Amino acid sequence: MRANIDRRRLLAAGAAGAALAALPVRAQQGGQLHEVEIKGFKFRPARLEVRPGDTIRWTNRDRAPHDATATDGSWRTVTLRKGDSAEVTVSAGMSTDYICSIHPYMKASLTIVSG
Ligand SMILES: [Cu+2]
Repeated sequence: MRANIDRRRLLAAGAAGAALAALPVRAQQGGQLHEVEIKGFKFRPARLEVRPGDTIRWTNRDRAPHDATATDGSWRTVTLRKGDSAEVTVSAGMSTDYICSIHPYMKASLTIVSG
């Protein structure tokens, strides 16, 4: 795994990986892990409901490099090459609209719900 904004270790790779793709799973400290694929120059899903303490993991499936960057620049992932992932942990009040800074027409957003 490449450098991430937040380096929480969630689960070992391997057999758990298949399950991760299907549903959010319980991560450490009670937060949920949400998987977002970047594929075909789109964030999938483009809209995600999350809670403070949850973790979002973006994985790039395209040949082109991508990232996830808050529209206001307050947070961002590293640039992801094909197959790379990066994670961000959700905090209350964080910016929720984001883009790929390399392809700014790629837009997505988070909805942060409390509790
Ligand atoms: Cu991109």
